[in-house]
Amino acid sequence: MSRTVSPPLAAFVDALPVPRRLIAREHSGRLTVRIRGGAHRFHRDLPESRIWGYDGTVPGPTIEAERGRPVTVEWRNELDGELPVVVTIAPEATDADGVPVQCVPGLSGGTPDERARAIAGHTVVHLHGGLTPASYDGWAENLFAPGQPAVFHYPMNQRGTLLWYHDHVMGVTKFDVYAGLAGLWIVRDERERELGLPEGPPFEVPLLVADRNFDVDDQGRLTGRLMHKTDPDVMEAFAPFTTVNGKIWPVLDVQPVAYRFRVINGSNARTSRLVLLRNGEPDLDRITQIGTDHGLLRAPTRVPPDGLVLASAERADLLVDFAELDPGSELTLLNTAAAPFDGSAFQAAHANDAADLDALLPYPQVMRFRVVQGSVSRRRIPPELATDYRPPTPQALAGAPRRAIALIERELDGEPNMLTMRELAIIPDEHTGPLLTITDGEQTTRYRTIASHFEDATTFFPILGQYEVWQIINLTGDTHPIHLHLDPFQILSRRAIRYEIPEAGIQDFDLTASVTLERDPDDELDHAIDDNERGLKDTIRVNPNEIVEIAVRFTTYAGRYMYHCHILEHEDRDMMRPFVTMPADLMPFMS
Ligand SMILES: [Cu+2]
Repeated sequence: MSRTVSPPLAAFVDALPVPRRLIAREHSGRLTVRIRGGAHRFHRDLPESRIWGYDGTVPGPTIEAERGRPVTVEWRNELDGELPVVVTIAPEATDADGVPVQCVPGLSGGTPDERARAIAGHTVVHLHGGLTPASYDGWAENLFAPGQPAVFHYPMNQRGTLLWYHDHVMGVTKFDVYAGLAGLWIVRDERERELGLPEGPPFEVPLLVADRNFDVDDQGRLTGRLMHKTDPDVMEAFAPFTTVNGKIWPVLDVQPVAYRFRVINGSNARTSRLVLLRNGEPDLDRITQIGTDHGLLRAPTRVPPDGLVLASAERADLLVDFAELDPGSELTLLNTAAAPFDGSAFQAAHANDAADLDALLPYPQVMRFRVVQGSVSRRRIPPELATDYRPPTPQALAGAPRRAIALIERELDGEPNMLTMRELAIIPDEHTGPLLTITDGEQTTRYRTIASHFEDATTFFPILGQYEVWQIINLTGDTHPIHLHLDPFQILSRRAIRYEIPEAGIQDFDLTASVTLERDPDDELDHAIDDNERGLKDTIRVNPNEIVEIAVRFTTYAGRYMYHCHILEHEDRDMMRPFVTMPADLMPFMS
């Protein structure tokens, strides 16, 4: 029996808020968004919280654009005053009762981080999933201070889908997004309209899921002050309270029809595995997934039997059919994913018992749907959705440049471990020195590290229009959602590996490891590709003991971009690297 704690807040008492819509065409494609401090109530029984938000709200307004119609946004930085988040590292991972400190509110003996409090509002905005020229992509070091102008142009020559915009400041994205700097951005296109999908309220509802924690006063009462708390064992903040569109455990009244939910995991670090329960039983057949990160799938799919897994920044376009349910029926959305997430299974049938302090999951509740009176209407889901993409053929990938990236966890003295990446290059047999080998049957390939830190020289120069195969090798114990800026990609394979890293094999720059393409006897993951991962993705989960291969083809824009883990505490702590896309005609002149 897992240990549990009782919640200090009532669940399902606040109505689900829907962020204000900011429809670009109603403003001739020219928008102004003020980035400013504000006050926000995360729950009926909580005092107001200070936040930083786009237009001063959490989440920011949902920007709606049309494919092919450019949008210009003046991001007006009006932040002033200190960061509205208390940042702390608790001295122990568990409290006096043995409860993990990340499962409870308050400082847990930690001291507020004064350097974090002094963060005074430099920002940069990234449109995640945007096919955006490099100058407007939100490079993590190109910051604008309060009062400095930032007018970004978004061409919107891309498929209809749900994107999101958020802060991307080097080193402190985890605090700025947690403070509230995130909003949704929907691109609409003709194909979606041909299919007659719900558009706008009331039957299309965005759901931005994100966990939050708060401080307490001397009496132990929640103050509403946002708190980013970590501990000596876990460097990611896994907060106990799940918000949807800025409310903790909200409820949505639904009519007996099909709804379209545009779901995104906007948590810093927490992966969600969403299970819908009715009368205590899984009711996943009610859900049809029609889209993923970059829009429509080729065909509708069921969600996986354990539930829909969304790591930070992953999106899902869902149709949920409430048509034959009686008024008063209640359906509850729960999260069964342990934190840190490592891909481990959890049966949907046990979702009611998912609360587990040791899994840093004190409250699995996400939200509730309550069916109300209304005229019943049924929706037929077309069997064919997207027709504009296919998996890349072997011919298209023949001769494609291959790149290899290792994900590693580096132990440091006196501070939490550092999650980082290593870019690798194949070396000839006579090379000596620290190297990583990958053995596939009889064949062994040898790699040396060519880049280890964000500021190391750029080594990836993809050519526009040309397919590349990127191989991401996970040598850590956690699942990492790897995100590429600019164009979407497709997953080619997910393969089990076993590996050994010798003592001192992970140095500041060099890496020594031997990887074999076969299953580790202790490995319980199935390393399957979910059907919903076969669409156009911009963020892909790489589980422990696994190599993921993706095919990516950058198009349209040349310049300096980034790829990184989307666990914000990892991205801020060096799990991020640049790449530079190049027009083919310039390549002969690159030395
Ligand atoms: Cu990571």
